[in-house]
Amino acid sequence: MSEWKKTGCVLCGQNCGLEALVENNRIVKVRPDKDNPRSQGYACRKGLNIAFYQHHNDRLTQPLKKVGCDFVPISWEQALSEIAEKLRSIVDEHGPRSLAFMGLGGLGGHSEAVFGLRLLRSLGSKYYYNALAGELTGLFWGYGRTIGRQYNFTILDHDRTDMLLAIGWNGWMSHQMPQARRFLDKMSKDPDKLLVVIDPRRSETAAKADIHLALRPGTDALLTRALIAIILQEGWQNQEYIDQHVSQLEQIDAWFRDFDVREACRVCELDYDQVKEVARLFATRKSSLHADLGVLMGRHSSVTTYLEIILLAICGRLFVPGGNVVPGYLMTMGAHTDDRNTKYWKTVETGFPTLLGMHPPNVMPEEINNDHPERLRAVLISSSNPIRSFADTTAYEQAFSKLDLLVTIDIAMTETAKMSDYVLPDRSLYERWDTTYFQLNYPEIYCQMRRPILEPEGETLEGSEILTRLADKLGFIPVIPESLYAAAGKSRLEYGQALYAYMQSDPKVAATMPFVVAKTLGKEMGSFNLAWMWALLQTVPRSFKENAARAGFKPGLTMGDDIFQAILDHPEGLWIGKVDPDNNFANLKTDDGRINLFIPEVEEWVKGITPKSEEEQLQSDGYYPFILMAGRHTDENANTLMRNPEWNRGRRACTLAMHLDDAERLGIRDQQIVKVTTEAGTLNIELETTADTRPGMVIIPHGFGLEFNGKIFGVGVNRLTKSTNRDRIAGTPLHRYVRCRVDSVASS
Ligand SMILES: Nc1nc2c(c(=O)[nH]1)N[C@H]1C(S)=C(S)[C@@H](COP(=O)(O)OP(=O)(O)OC[C@H]3O[C@@H](n4cnc5c(=O)[nH]c(N)nc54)[C@H](O)[C@@H]3O)O[C@H]1N2
Ligand SMILES: Nc1nc2c(c(=O)[nH]1)N[C@H]1C(S)=C(S)[C@@H](COP(=O)(O)OP(=O)(O)OC[C@H]3O[C@@H](n4cnc5c(=O)[nH]c(N)nc54)[C@H](O)[C@@H]3O)O[C@H]1N2
Ligand code: SF4
Ligand SMILES: [Mo]
Repeated sequence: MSEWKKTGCVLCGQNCGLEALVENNRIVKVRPDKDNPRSQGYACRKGLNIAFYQHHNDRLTQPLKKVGCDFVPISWEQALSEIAEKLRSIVDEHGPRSLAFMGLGGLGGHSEAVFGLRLLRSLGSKYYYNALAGELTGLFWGYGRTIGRQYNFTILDHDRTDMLLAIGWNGWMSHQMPQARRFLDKMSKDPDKLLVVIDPRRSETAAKADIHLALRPGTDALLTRALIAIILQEGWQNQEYIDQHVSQLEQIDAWFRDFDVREACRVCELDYDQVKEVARLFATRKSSLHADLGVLMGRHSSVTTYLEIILLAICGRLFVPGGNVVPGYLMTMGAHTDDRNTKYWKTVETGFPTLLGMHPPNVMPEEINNDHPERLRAVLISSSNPIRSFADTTAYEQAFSKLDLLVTIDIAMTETAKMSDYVLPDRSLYERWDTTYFQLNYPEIYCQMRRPILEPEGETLEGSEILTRLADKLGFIPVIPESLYAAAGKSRLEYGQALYAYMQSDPKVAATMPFVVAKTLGKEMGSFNLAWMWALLQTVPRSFKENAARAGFKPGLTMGDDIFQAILDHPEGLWIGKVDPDNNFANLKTDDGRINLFIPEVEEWVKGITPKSEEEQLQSDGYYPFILMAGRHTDENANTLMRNPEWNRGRRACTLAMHLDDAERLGIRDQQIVKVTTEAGTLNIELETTADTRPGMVIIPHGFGLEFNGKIFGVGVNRLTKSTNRDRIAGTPLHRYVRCRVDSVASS
C-alpha cells in the first residue's frame, strides 16, 4: 500500500510544500507540491531528501536516563516525575534564575514553544535562549528602537521591488524568501530590474547580479556609512518622505556630512564611482534591501543593521510598495522587550539584555561556568543542538558538565542529548501536527498546518504533550471541570463557550490556557498542537481579523473557527490573511509616529567606524593571516537536521574552501588534510581549492561533525569559534569574521 500525502519541508524557514509517497510507514519518494500557494512547486534538493531527516538509526524511541556513563530506558512516568522533582528542588534552593530553556521550535514546527515558555514562566524563570538570538536579535533591536516594535522587522516586497540590494545574503543557496531561485533568476534576467549583491566573494547569488560589490570582508558598516554619506552629501535623500515620516535626522546628520567617502571605499577595496552609482540607484529606484548572515554575523553586526535602517529611511524605502515592508502574521516571532526597560531580565554574569524575549546562546557557557549564586544550574532543551550549533564547542562541553540538570527533548541522539541527564523522545515533524510562524511573504499571510503522514515511532510523544505532562507533575495545571472535558467531546462551538466561561471564572486560570486546552480539546483531537492552533485562532487581535477578511473570511463570531476549518481542509497550505498593502505604515509604533533615527547608546560606536580606525583593525594578523567564514549554507547542509551522511554520498560536503592562489602560495594541494587554528581551537580538515572564495578568506560550512553509526562525518566548525567573539549589544556571534591560520599537517 502506498499513498501520496501532502506535507511540507522542515529543513529551512521556507517550509516549501511537498508531496510524499508513503509506503509501509516510510517516505519512499518526494516531489514538490504545485498546489502549495506559497512555494508553487518550488523545492530544493534538501526538501527532496526529507526521508533522511525522518528515517535513520539515531532516532529516539523511548525516554532515557543517564546512569553512570550509559543511558537506560525508563518509563515516561519515571522520567517526568524525576525531572519535575529535580527542577523544583533546584529552583527552590537557587532561585528561578538558575533555570533556562533553550530552543523550542526549530525550522519545521513552533507549536511546542507556547507550552515550553509557559512552563518556564510557571517556574518563575524568564531565561529563554534561542538560535534567533544567535543571528537576528541585533536586527530586532534596531527595528525596536527605530520603528517601535522589535517584531516589526521588514522583508522585501518581492513582487513589486525593482532593485534589490542583497548584502551578505546568498539566497541562491540559503533561500530565506519564497521561491528564491525563481525570484533571483527573474531579477537577473528582467532588464527593468536590478540585482545588486554586496559580498566579498562571487557567491552563487553574486554570479546572478547586475552589479557585484566585492567588498573586503568585515567592512559592511564602513560601506553603509559611506552609502548614507554619499546620499546626504549629494542631496539624493527623499525629502518629502523624511518630512512626513522621519524624525531625528538632524541628530545623526553630522555622522555623515564630513565623512570621507573616497577613503572609506578604498578601505572597503571598492571602486568609488561604482559605490556612488549604487547609492544613486538605491535612492532613486523602487529599491529594497535584504541583509543576511554576512552582515548579521559580521563585524559591527547590530550597528550595520542600524545603518541599513537609516539608509532605507532616508531613501523613503520603509513601509512603501516595492520597498521593505512588515509582513502580516498569525503570531509574532516573540514579544517586544525593550532593553531599556528594567523589568526584562539581563543575563546574570554577562549582562546581555532580553531581545524579542530571547537571550543569546553565545553567553550560556559563561552563565553556567561562574561562581555567582544565581548562575545557571538547570537547562531544558528542545529542538536545538547547542553542542554543535553554537559558538565554542569546548566552552559548551565544559559548562554543560557543570550543570545539576540537563534535559534534552529531540528526535535524535544528538551530541547535546549525549551530554544530558535525561533524553526525551519527541515525535518527528512528519509524525505530528505542526506549523511554523515564519512570515516571509507579502502581502498574503501563509499557513500550512502539516498533518502527521506517518505513524509515530516507539513511545514518542508530541513535544507539547511532554511539556504539558511535566507542567502537570509540577502542579501548574488547575483541576479542570468535567464539563470542559465533556464539551470537548461535543462540538468546537460548545467547547469554545465552555472554555470562555471557565477562563472568565478565575484570572489565574487564563494564564494556564495552553495546558488546559491541551488536556481537554487536545486529548479529544489526538494532538495538543492542533488544539492550540484552534485556540490561537479564537484569540487573534482585531488587526489579524481585518487581514483574514481581506483573504475572504467572513467577519463575525465564528471567524476563528472558519479559518481553523479551512486549515483542516487545505493540507497543502493556504492564505489565511492579507495585509493592507497600502497601509504598511500602520506598523510604525513609535511615540511620535515617525521613524526615530537616533540611538544615543551607539553614537560613539558609529562615529568610531572611520576609514582610519577600520584600516588599523582590519590589518592582517601575522599569526592568523586568514579570515574564516565559519559557516556557509550549501545544497549539502541543513543546520544539524540531517544526521545520516548518506544523503550527500559522492559530494564533497565539508571541506575548507581556499582560493587557488592562497593554496599555491602556501604550497598545499586540493584534497590534502590541513590544520586550521583559531583562538578557540584547532581542527584537521580536507582542503578544497576553489575560485569560489576570495584570496585571504577561507570557508568551512556548519552543521557537520555529527556522529552517526559510530563515525563522525566532517568537522564541527564551532570547535573553532570563540563565544566571546560577539556583538556588543545582542551578543550574536561574529561567525563571518574569525581570524585563523592554515598549516599543512605534515609541516605543523
Ligand atoms: N542550504 C541551506 N540553506 C539554509 C540553511 C542551511 O543549513 N542550508 N539554513 C538556513 C538558516 S537557519 C539561515 S540563518 C540562512 C542563512 O542564509 P545566508 O545568510 O544567505 O547564508 P550564508 O551562507 O551565511 O551567506 C551569507 C553570504 O555572506 C557572505 N559574507 C561573508 N562575509 C561577509 C562580509 O563581511 N560582508 C558581506 N556583505 N558578506 C559576507 C558570504 O560570502 C555568503 O555568500 O540559511 C537558511 N537556509
Ligand atoms: N559556526 C556557525 N554556527 C552556526 C551557524 C553558522 O553559520 N556558523 N548558523 C547558526 C544558525 S543561523 C542557526 S539557525 C543555528 C541552528 O541551530 P539549532 O538551534 O541547533 O537548530 P538545528 O540545527 O536546526 O536543529 C536542532 C535540533 O532539532 C532537532 N529536531 C529535529 N526535529 C525535531 C523535532 O521534531 N522535535 C525536537 N524536539 N527536535 C527536533 C534536531 O535533531 C537537532 O538536534 O545554528 C547556528 N550555528
Ligand atoms: S530546504 Fe529547500 S525545499 Fe526545504 S523549505 Fe528550504 S527551500 Fe524549500
Ligand atoms: Mo539561522
